[in-house]
Amino acid sequence: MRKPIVTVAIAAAIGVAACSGSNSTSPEIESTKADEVAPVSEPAAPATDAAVAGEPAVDDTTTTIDPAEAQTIEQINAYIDEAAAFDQAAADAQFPEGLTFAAGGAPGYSRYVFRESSAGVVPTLVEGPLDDTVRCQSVELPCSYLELKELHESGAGIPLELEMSADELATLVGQLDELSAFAEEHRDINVACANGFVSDRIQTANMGTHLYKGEFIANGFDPGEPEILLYALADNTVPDGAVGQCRDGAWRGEPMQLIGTSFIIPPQVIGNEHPETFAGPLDNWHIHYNLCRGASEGRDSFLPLSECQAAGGRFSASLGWMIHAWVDPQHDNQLGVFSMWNPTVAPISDPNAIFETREVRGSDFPDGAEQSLITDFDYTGELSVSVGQSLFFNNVDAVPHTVSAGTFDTPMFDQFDSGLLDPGTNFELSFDEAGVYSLFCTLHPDMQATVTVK
Ligand SMILES: [Cu+2]
Repeated sequence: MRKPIVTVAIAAAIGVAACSGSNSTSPEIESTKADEVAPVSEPAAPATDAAVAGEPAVDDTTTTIDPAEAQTIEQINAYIDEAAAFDQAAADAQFPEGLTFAAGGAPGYSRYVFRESSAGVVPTLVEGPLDDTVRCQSVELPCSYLELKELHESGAGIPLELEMSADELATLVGQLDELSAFAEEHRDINVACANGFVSDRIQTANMGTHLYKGEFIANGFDPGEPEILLYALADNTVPDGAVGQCRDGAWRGEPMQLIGTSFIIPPQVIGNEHPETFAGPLDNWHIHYNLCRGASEGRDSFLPLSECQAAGGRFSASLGWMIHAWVDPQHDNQLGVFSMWNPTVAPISDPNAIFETREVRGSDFPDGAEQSLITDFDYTGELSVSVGQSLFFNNVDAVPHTVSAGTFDTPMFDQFDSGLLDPGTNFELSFDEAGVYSLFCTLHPDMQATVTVK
């Protein structure tokens, strides 16, 4: 889903940075990863810079095309060609090949998540293709189970952001009702144990613990038979270690409360392309990779196979396609019925505060660095830094983007320019002067933002 375009209302402040120093065409902006920046050829000032004091005027009396403009067009075309040559992952379940990844992403908020492990940076999560799914997790939108149900029953207009027809909504609500009824039958965790569900013993923050029923896993998708039921400690605390387990058809452990459901379908059953299951575009399925499940410790980690086994964990190179479906009315999820995270589950949280706590960043980030995730065709985050403070742009979309100074109509590649940022790469910027700087993606003119430097 493409988020609304950030309105650019600057221009004046751009000139603030473009002065003084050794080179009149280079403003005082450092890109400390200059080797990643596509070279911008030497001649000419940026197109809008002619007014800067002391700037040598560009001689335009003998040519009909402004050389700066010609250079800009050439640069844009070079990026478009380069991006066209980029090989996306061959299937929705996979990652692009032949790239060196940097740590980054945010589970539940980005298509890819890359994490550091002792074996280097490895992919740990992929989420459904954004072209076909809508990440409906804004509190303002009616994306929770009860809100979707109410929307359907009221017959009111469906907000455009949901990209859903009335028929799809009706079918979806029917599926969720069936699922919710199944969950209701298992509100008592002892019923789940008696019916063959098995605990993974790991309760994750804002997600709960998964009880699996193995025999459902081979059956494919059925909203009346979720492979997983989600529970959490009844007292709304976060457990310190492993939670209990089912033994002899009954729960042995602290009292638990039902919180939701989840599905897992192996690619062998459903294929490598994003599952077509729930009606409408809201179901954004994901796959975990390189996960080390530490059942005895009650937590997951990201260790290579040998270290995971040495630590007594169970290594999963790839779990199947998974999705949460928050259909327990007592834990209706303002981040959406299919969100990764549920703020009503311990630690009970402000729905809007969860994103920040999930952002992954490299251990080599300078202290105090800010990060903007490039996700869902948007530069997300506050985009506000102090003079000298690093701001990392972290591309975790499926396609390349750029972080280029100026706007699509008035690029200023000389000021700063990331070059083509492939999925899983970072670009670091810092600014020597306060002001408001505009930036855009050369490949996607809708992608615009401003950085405020204090
Ligand atoms: Cu882009």
